[in-house]
Amino acid sequence: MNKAIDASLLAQTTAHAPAMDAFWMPFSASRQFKSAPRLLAKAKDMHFWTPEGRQILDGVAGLWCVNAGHARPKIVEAVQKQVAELDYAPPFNMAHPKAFELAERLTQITPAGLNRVFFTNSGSESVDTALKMAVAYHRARGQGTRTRFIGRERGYHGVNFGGISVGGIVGNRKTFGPMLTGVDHLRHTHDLARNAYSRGVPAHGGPELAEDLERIVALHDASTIAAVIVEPVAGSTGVVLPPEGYLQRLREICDKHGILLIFDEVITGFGRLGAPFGATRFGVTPDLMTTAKGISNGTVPMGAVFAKQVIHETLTNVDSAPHVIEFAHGYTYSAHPLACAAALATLDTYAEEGLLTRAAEMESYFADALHALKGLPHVIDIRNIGLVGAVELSPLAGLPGKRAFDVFLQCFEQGVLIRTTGDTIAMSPPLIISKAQIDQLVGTLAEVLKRG
Ligand code: PXG
Ligand code: PLP
Repeated sequence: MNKAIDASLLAQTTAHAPAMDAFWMPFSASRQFKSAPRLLAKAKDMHFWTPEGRQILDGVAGLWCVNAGHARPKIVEAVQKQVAELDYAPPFNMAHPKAFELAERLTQITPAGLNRVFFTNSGSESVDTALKMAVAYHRARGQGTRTRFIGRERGYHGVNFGGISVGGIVGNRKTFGPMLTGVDHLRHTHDLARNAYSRGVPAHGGPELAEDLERIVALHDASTIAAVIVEPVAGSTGVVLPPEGYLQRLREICDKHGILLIFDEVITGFGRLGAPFGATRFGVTPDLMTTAKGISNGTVPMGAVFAKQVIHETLTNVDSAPHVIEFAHGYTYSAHPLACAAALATLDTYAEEGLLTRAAEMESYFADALHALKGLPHVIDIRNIGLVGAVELSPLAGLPGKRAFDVFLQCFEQGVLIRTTGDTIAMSPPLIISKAQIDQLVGTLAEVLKRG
């Protein structure tokens, strides 16, 4: 970005900017941000507005979460009503009706068998919850030696200690000490040499990459392994898809060795891939499924872990006195009334507008637009599935991530919000996006990329 743009942005935003010292920004280049703040003040449907009234097309559904678009009337109304009626209810040994109603409703759209629901407040909490469930389940059925977890290189499973232990993004791990012990990682599935510019799921390497699990099982012995956790489509690392047959083979190997399979569907859940869940789209059912984000359309923080009935029953039908807590885990805000109200209204909105399958209808139009970027300066790969798209750029020598970050800044200047991780640009618009808005999103990106 050139200096002239920098100065004009600063002049526009400082008039509206509050004092910025105290807020420690999450996952941000905060010195850069505070030197030229990008503030958002209002949102509706496909758009944000800055404090000075500039309209921004939301190409990332906030942060992969506002799947139905912003400020949808049913959801707004439900949250407003709920806060006035029952602002909070303790979730330990107490409950409120909407928690049960929501759990029932959710199990109507999950893959068959995943019919028990544990509520959390974020994807990170869902992940750590699922890991604890896996170990506790094996212990309860007399297999207490199964304590290891297998994650995957480049995986993102949130930021808590369990999640970064099984996660595979080096920058998120290296500064935080030894983390959980007893964790190993599968190879990642990104293969530019063989799979660059695949439309949808790549053709090469699926079964053989999944066989990497057999190598790890042979090293540690199955009797020590509790669970394997993967994202069906990895989002945060820059959109990495499972090659054909990969997830099916992982499922088979887990079954063969009595290892639980956890799908982390924090991004892929709630319609992002054109089906309610990644598991639905790929026809592979995990034993535990972690979700967040789209469950409440990003309005009120919420997450949920879906478990097979046998896991729930093993952990709750125990031989203890009736007053004893069976599973010692939960959050102050598990099944928070505002989150439950928001999620119920979100499910209504998804159902009324067919949003859980709309990404499938838009997939080929979005793919055409994205793949037309092939050949623009520095583009080395384009990936897509459902309403997820990624454009990978070759890194600037010695400055990884800089090229994509500059594209992000210029797109924002042009009224379009995208997301970058490393040198990959990711797009995941609200599922209500129109064809004209896809043209604007990808067209703006094309203009910026053409500048080189
Ligand atoms: N698992 C997966 C697969 C995720 O994508 C989390 C867990 C953690 O969720 P919470 O709610 O604790 O943030 C995520 C979150 C990005 C980006 O830039 C992705 C996420 C969060 C923030 C940014 O791609 N995914
Ligand atoms: N730390 C302290 C001192 C607490 O009392 C609690 C909850 O009671 C927590 C952490 C956990 O908070 P939460 O349940 O919101 O995750």
